[in-house]
Amino acid sequence: MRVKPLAFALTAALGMALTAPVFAQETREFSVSTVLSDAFPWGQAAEKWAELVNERSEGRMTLKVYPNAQLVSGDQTREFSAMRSGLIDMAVASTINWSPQVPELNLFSLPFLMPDEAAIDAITQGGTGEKLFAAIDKKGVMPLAWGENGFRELSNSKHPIDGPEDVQGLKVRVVGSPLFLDTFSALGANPTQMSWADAKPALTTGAIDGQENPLSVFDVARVDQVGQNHLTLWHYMADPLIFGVNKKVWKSLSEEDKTLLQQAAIDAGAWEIEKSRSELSDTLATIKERGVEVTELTPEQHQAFVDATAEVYQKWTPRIGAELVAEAQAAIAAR
Ligand code: X2X
Repeated sequence: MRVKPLAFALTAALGMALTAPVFAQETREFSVSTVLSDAFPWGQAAEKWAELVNERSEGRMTLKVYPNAQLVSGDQTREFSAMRSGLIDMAVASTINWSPQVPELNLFSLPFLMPDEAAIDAITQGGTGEKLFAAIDKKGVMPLAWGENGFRELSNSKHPIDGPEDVQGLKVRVVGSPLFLDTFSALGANPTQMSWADAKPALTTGAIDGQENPLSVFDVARVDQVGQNHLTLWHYMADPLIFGVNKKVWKSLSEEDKTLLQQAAIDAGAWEIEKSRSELSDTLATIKERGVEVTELTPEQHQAFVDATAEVYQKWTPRIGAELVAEAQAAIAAR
């Protein structure tokens, strides 16, 4: 965070004499960490937040976005710790990347928990969402609002995938939480954990066969250009984004600025969720036009994946919290 004086001087702009005393006002600049840049909905959410805060505070608060997890040298799973310790002031972060430090966030990564967008909303917009925010708060970061990275789909360079048997032996790059190692191991794949910064080079050299990410990421990052010609729409999980603030920074703000910052985060998050959902069908069409073979699953094929990954619930439900999982399932059932 940088604090710099901003002098407002009503001086002789039009050749007039000084008509009012010069007074100083404090402006503050805060760093905002993201993994993806504003070429992606994720980075756009952060830029929207910055824009709204700047506008509404009339320049008193400036948010400077640092994409590509550069504030943690690309190691996205260290973002939460860096925020807690004050190396980062704010972030728009994926639940996946914070889940090593906040185990409750693994809820969203339970395979096939959320069948559709309404199911994501049933969690984030209800009591379960509040409990998740309380867990983040307890671990040392102030959560303000939700955004969305999106449903993560599976791509690979080898062959079409429409059942667990097709995943056997595939080297798949997975993200932050060890839960993903369990999901892909349950499917018989050979998962390896790496940061997004390392994933594209590994796909290019063929060190790995596959990856999973939302359609927007597959499209904008041109994952098709590194040999990922097969894409299965299995919607096995979605990662929401969380707008968060370092606690010390939060406590240093006036009540008015806290409200301003949080309302801007809520508005930027709602804007981004709507935008990224509305772009999905065009994005899919673009991906198909590029020659990627897209596989959609029949209900039976989908069920085979659900059955094959059921064991992940046994292992992870106690770590996430049995009550929390049950509450999320009830909220989804009632959506
Ligand atoms: O690393 C990924 O796959 C990404 C960009 O989606 C996240 O940060 C969760």
